[in-house]
Amino acid sequence: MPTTPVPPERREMLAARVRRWQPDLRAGLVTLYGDAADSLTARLVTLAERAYAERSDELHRLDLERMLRPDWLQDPTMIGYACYVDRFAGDLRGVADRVDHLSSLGVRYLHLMPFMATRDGADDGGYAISDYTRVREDLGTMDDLAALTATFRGQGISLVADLVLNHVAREHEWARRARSGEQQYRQYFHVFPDRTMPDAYEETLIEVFPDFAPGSFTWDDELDGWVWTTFNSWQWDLNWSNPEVLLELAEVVLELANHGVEVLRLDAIAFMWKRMGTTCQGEPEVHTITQVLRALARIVCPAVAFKAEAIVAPSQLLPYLGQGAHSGRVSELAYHNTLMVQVWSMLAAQDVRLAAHTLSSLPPKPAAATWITYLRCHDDIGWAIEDDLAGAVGVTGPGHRHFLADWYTGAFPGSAAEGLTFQENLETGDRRTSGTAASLIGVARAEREGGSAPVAALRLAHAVVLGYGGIPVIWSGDEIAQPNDEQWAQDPRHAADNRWAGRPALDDARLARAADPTTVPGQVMADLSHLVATRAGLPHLHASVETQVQPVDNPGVLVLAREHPLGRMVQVYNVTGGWRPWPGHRVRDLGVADAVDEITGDPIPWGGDDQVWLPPFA
Ligand code: OTU
Repeated sequence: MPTTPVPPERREMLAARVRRWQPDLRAGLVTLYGDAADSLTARLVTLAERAYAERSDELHRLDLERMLRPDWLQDPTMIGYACYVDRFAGDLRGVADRVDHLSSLGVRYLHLMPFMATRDGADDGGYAISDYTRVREDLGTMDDLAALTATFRGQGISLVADLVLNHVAREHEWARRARSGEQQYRQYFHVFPDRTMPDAYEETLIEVFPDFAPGSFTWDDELDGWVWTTFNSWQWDLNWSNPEVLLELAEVVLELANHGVEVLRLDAIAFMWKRMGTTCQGEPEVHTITQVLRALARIVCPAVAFKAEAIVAPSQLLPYLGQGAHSGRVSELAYHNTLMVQVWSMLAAQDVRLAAHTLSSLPPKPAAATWITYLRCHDDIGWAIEDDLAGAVGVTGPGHRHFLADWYTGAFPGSAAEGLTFQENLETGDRRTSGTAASLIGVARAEREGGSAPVAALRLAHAVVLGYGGIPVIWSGDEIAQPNDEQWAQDPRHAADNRWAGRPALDDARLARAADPTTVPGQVMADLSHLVATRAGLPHLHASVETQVQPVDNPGVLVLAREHPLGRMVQVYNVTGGWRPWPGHRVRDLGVADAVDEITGDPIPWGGDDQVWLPPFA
């Protein structure tokens, strides 16, 4: 393959970056592949040089800017949005036409769900990739992708794309060649001749989709073996203990980067490394692989950030952000799943004690790392309540999980929620929940059946997500309180997977109604835009600042504080539908007796009884 030479004026920069990052690269490869590390390092550096030479001038400029502003993701003006290309705007070109809508919400980070070529039929919303070098035909081309990222760059919007690295579709060329008997490609996967190894692994594995894809291995006739399939039977787990797999995915990273993608979401990263006797989630090698890929990206495209998609217990999450040994070497972003679950828990229980205890027991993240905060995403919500944390505030883990699963499907008396039960696990009693924010919170039911919609509760929930610190990511449609997609099961490819209820296409008629602030979509949109604007003016919300959970005086009131060089910011949330007091001594202790409510612009509402009185869902 003819390679573009690195122009003389860029050689010094490349050499400096190789000197800086090659040790990280090599160290990771030694850990993973031992003796092969030197030749692998050489191959990866060659790959890096080629991609560096091919990278456009504009992207080189972006790299420079990002190196000069390494905290770009942490700025309080960062607001994220996530959507499916087709459901949001038809195709990649259509996405560019929606830029006004995005800008009106202050969006600066747009996560497009996987848009690469996938298998025919069910494709898990794009997570069953058949070709990493092509965009899915109906969505556009690689050139469209480059054009879109260029348009967005001009508007200050960074494009976020999935890097699906745990598995490929059964129809991917590697899998196809493995099926046709090529040894080299068989070794790209975990294949076993009989049930001995699968049975041994399954002793400690946790099923992800126990309902529609039970077990973690699938028999394949053509392969004449059992292949590891953590997710669906047609999603084959890649064998990362084979360095050729790493080399292949390294190319994908650099290709996406050179098409202008600025953040890579490392899908299902926890599952990438298998070790007998474990759950095969979050093994240390997962972080080492990230270190290698990131070192490579640092050489070629330092503008690119990594986001770990690890929906794991709080105690296990920090390593993904580089706690300790991997600090500054792995992902700079990770989902704050715990915060998400606790927001829903606070609203259902009208009680903040479990949230306060759980959030304060989370060890601090590295200052340079950033949370993705969100009210919900395209997936179901798993009620990740830890037993010991629940026990400490007087509830039981199983009891509270049961309550939340009941509450958010509307089964609990008094709940207006309309979520759907996802993946009931009869063995563990575990039930997850699918649905849009508006359907989960009861706005959708109220809007349909009449009565006052709990838009204030939705605003409160968004306020926590925007105020906690990190990049708040809004799931498409939630900004106009879209209800569940009632037609979700009509598409036979989705019929078994009710997560699609929570993935409605953006409703243009509703969007038009959102211009009228007296409508429900209009109120929600106005509330959210106002919160976004307020946030942008508060340097205290820089994501390097740690959120400190304050003691709970009233079980309905959550108090958070942030210490910024410019001063202290205190956040007070009433998660209940009634008025709640916040004791005067706490207000004075925090030094905010004369503070102004940044959201309303008013002085904080002192009552005559030496307490600050908070309106419902304030
Ligand atoms: C991810 O989710 C995606 O978000 C899902 O949409 C995909 O179906 C899946 O990967 C397969 O590609 O288990 O229930 O700890 O929770 O990776 C969803 C992380 C999932 C897992 C997560 C996974």
